[in-house]
Amino acid sequence: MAKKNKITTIHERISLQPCPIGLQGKCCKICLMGPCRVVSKDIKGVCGASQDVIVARNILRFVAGGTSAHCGHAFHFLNYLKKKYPKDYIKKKSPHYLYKLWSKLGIVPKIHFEHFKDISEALHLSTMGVDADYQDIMKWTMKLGIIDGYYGMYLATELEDFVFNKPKPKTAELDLGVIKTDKINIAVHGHEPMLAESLVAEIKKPNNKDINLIGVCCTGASVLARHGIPLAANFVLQEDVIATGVIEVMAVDIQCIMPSLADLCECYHTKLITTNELCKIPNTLHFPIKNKKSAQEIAKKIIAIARKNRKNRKTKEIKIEKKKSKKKVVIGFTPDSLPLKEIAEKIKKRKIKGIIGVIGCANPRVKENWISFYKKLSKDYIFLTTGCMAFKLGQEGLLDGKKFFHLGSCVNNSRIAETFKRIAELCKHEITDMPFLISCPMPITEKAIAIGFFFASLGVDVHFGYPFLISSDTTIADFLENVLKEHFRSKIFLETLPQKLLQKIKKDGLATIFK
Ligand code: NFS
Repeated sequence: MAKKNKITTIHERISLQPCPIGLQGKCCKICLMGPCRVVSKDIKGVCGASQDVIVARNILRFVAGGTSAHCGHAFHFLNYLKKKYPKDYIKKKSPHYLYKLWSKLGIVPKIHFEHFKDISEALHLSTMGVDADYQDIMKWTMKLGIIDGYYGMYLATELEDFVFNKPKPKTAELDLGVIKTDKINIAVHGHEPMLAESLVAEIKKPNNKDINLIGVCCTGASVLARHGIPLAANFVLQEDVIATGVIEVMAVDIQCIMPSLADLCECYHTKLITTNELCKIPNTLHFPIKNKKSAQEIAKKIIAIARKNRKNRKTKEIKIEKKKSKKKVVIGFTPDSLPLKEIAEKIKKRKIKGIIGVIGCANPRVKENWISFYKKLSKDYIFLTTGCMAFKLGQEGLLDGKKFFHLGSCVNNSRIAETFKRIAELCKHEITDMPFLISCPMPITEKAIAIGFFFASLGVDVHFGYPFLISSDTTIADFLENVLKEHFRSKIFLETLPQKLLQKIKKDGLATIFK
């Protein structure tokens, strides 16, 4: 139906080619004398900025975007709960040796609310004609990584666990096949699960047995982990959810919501409802939630709209065969429910070779089979996973709660960081000495890159499988791979070929004292 109406989905739009210069971070769009393409180290921008400065500034601005999203998430939650910022948060949450190091380097925000100022200052220093020292710009990128980790992911996860309880391990279902033709389907999509939680509470009531609540993206991953609500799709499949023709309402909150959803909904009967005041989409209903009471009221309203809209459904069955697939998954792990002592013992006794965190988006530009790469390593390694990559592992039936552990949405990457911290403590080592790796094979968003910088600040090596504004011929790529370790004892590296990384890991292990 979408095709008939000349509405495209991501599966068609992906044929648009990305700009190879921009992809490598070599395009500067910061002032109007450009955009300047600094394709070699000999070329400077019109203002005189070198390639190193331009690439560094582009990465810093990207990470600032991601950090603002995660910090906004925590900030919205505090407002929702009418709570104040906790004091000395980073000091309380981080390992003391790292806090000492970061303080020495001057990259830990200390004053109340200073982290928002730091995001703003990162944008300031990367405007035209301010910071021309690429090493200093990269130091700021590490600072934003720390802010992203603590004032974003740690705080958001902690607040969610406080209000909605910590997830517990359980089984659930995942993939497009969880959409039911004989029920009223309501999809929740986005990242801040306040409204989604109110919907979960509503559908548990006996008069709402006709509702099938399903999740999309990280709001979906959050209610999957906490309540076992089936997860229909990750980022790439969000349009496919609508295109089944059997979704009565899709309620979206914030982040990773394709603007194309509104056009697509027009081809079907689906009502698209935006629920966060920062996210408005033309031709949709807008019901912003403010607190628990308004979330409860809006949840009831959404159910009423969905029920009324059921009669407008034109499709009797989900047409596309693959949409009927679904997989059983084990989900809902936290550092409290993972067998940490057992894992630490196995690492000490070399019974397993380490832990790999598989995180981030699932970029449709990446064609390599990273899932089979992880499968091949699963004899020797344990995997902790979140977000869209966790969905992909689930689609392949790998989320078994034995080798592959699902830890929730993207802000819940703090659970991976906390697991690393506790296992290192049990082994009486610093995080950086442990055989840990973060692998983000298919990044899309600014958030994914910010998360990478957070883990690097903890001393964990970080792998990206798609160029995030770097290419191997730049000083910045060399800095991230070779210079970063001087202070942080970690590296951020690019490897687009699973086979090459597999050989390297098989040969060297995860380069640590456990080698
Ligand atoms: Ni995180 Fe990627 Fe978006 Fe969630 Fe998916 S695209 S960085 S996993 S939904 S944030």
